Amino acid sequence: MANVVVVGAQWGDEGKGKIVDWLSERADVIARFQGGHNAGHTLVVGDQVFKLSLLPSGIVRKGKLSVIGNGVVLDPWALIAEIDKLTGQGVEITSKSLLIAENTPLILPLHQDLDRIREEAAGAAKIGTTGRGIGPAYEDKVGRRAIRVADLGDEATLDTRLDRLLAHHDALRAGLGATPVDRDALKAQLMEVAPKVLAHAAPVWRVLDTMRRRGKRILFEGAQGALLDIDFGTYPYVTSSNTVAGMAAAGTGMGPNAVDFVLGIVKAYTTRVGEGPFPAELDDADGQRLGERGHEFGTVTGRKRRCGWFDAVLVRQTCVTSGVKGIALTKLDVLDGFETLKICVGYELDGERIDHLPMAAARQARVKPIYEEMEGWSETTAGARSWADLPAQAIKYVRRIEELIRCPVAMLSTSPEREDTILVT
Ligand code: 2SA
Ligand code: MG
Repeated sequence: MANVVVVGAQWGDEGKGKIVDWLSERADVIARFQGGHNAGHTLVVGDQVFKLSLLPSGIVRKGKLSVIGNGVVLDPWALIAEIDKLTGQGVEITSKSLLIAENTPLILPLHQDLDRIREEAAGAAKIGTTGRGIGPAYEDKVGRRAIRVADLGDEATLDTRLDRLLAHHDALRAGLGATPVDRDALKAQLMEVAPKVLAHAAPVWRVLDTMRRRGKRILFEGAQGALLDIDFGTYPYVTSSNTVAGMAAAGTGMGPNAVDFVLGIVKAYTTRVGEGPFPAELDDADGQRLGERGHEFGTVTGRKRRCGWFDAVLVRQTCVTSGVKGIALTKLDVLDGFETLKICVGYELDGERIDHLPMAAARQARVKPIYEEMEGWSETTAGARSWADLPAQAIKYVRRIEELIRCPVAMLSTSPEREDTILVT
């Protein structure tokens, strides 16, 4: 397989980190194309655990090129902190091994301020963001007033950009009762980090094109999940980027034909962190058990994730919006020992059965899951490395999921360990 896009097909936290790490061994370039340091990828390599938020997962592997594409929003301080942390864990990161697109917009402290102020002001209507300033940074990108990586290389440009940006933010902050931004301090901070960021700056679209011509394999690493997509997610309870696979092209500077395969990462049940609709959510002992057995806490913020049964309606939908050709099913072992399992196979909306999640928020809030029950299995599937290791009921469950989502299982992950992976060929 040449160039693969990996995306989360639910609300994030499907276990992308492990799969991306597994695939990165077979790739030459690993590129992030959206989101920022709101992502949380946990990699287990041998006895070492790496927690990444901003850097592509390939960073922990020697000889791989890691790329941050223009579709990402980059917090320079978070970047430096993550580089330092990984360096401390023995990972070597150089200006050759990590490239950052020159046209990547920056996340600044003022974006974090705004994220926090807005969430606090919203009260019960809050989005439940990670507080990393992601939304406000994307607003400035689209509003054509962002400071981008390349701007750090020229003081006069930086001055112009700062004027434009702060005219907007100071007016906004005044309305929200916040003090104006200290322009001099911000500029000084930016000048200070500039050399460290610029050391990695590159024309990513050209580099990737060259790599592609040389037959190098590119792995596009998605963050969050397709249901958090700014267009196709449960708006407004979404993140501020396009998380669907199509973004891989625009978020790195490659055309759509650069993508050969889209792998959707799907957890064997459903979780969500943050606010918003979640039709198959459980607030009973089963939900509690999924959360405990699955260690469902946010990597970045440590927040407890909401848990529910597998929702085939949603995954069938995201497989379409991301053009998923095969899925990697993760965390099947969390279901070990349940006497009965449920799968959401449709919704009831105002007395009618529907087979998709409607776009209108009011309708989304009213859908009731329709469940199909399946017998569980008592054996453990954790660590299984072949189909033969799986109990018959577990295989049935997987096959039923494939049928319902109309997409084949390409990989099955049975523990956080990279070797505990079943390839379906
Ligand atoms: P934001 O901060 O503006 O992107 O938040 C908007 C919504 O997007 C959700 N979101 C996430 N959901 C799951 N995982 C994410 N990454 C971390 C992780 C989360 C963490 O992998 O564990 O540590 O809490 C992620 N990033 C954003 C968020 O919950 C809002 O619903
Ligand atoms: Mg995560």
